Amino acid sequence: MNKKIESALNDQIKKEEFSSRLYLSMAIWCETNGYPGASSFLYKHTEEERMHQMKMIHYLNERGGKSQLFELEKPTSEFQSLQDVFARVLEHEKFITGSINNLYGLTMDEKDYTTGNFLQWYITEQVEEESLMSTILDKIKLVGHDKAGMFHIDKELEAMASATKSPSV
Ligand code: OFO
Repeated sequence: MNKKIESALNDQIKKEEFSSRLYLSMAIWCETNGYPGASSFLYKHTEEERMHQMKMIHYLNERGGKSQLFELEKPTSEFQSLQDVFARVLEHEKFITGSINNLYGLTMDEKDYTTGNFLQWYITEQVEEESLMSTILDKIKLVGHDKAGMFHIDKELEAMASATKSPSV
């Protein structure tokens, strides 16, 4: 395994682990601030990020590299509102998209087409995640401070969480 690629994959593994912890922190905030549906949705998303991390760990190890774990910074735990939570989710997903794209660019530069091919799954996943989070954020913005509307959105998020199967690697 090309050392530059190995190091970049390890950096991405760290980011996926951080994503999982960030969404866990958000799920906890939602659960303790009266948004049980949003909390279920984010707990589920925490598992998905863990799956993203595990998938990359297995790939790197199977290709002759070695996955590394790093210290992680503490994710923020204070949020202003549900809108603030999902605005930050979307912002974070955009950051991850940029990171995956850079990683893909590196695999092309280094002519590691196998890893580039592996990353295609993540590229598609990022398109879906950004679109999903952006839709949720738009709905929350539309509802504004209307309590009934917010209750409805929370129920919708609960339904989305129940409809999503637990991810497996
Ligand atoms: Fe949310 O996609 Fe991985 O980080």
